[in-house]
Amino acid sequence: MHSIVTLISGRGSNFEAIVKIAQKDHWPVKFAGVIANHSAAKGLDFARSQGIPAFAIEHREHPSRESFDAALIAKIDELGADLVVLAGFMRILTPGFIRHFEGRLINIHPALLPAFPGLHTHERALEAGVQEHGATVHFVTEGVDEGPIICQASIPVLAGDDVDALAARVLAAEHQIYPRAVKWFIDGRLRIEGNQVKVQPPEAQLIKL
Ligand code: NHR
Ligand code: GAR
Repeated sequence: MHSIVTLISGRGSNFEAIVKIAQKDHWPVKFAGVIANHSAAKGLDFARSQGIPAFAIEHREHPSRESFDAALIAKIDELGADLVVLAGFMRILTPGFIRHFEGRLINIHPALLPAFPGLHTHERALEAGVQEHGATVHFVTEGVDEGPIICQASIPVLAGDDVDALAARVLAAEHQIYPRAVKWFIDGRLRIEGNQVKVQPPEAQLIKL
């Protein structure tokens, strides 16, 4: 039985998508806990409604990133995680945190990496005039949004798209690929080879929506 701890900062809709599919398809997983970096994060309410232990560790109450991350590590280890899922988690993690969870820490980023790492991806995609946008699930490494790519979903940018319209379609795409990537991980189907991720047996790592 795999044990998953999820880190969120807000709404937690990606976490919700993963939990719902896991329940429907009877995945052999335990959602050991959800941790947010502030107590107002909406996703904590969903977790509690499902009986999933939910915690806030306020980053503002910590004097440094190292001290915040040490508190996170202690809580995650106490919960007992073999996979840590970042789902809309908005704090950059320190090298010590990344090393501690190396190979079992994944993130979903709202862009087709390596395009638009960092913040405000939808604004930047519209500004750049790209015709295609999307989301990426990747292993987390020290370089922000630079880790090995597990899978991506692409969507067309439509005439008349504004940030909200584009973000909503990307989010729907995220809800399709994040559960799929988590399932690959728990089924032991992912191999990291350099900066690439191989799925065994092979399956499409890009979906076009
Ligand atoms: N940490 C490391 N070391 N490596 C990654 O790849 C990480 C990471 C932490 C979070 C998610 C990422 C995203 O998908 C993620 C990947 C936050 C920021 C950021 O600049 C950047 C990328 C991501 C998440 N955060 C600001 C900070 O100072 C705070 C922004 C805010 O609170 O709104 O930490 O996009
Ligand atoms: C998602 O679009 C996710 O990709 C993005 O925030 C949203 C969270 O939604 N993540 C980042 O921007 C990380 N910096 P959710 O809380 O409803 O899952």
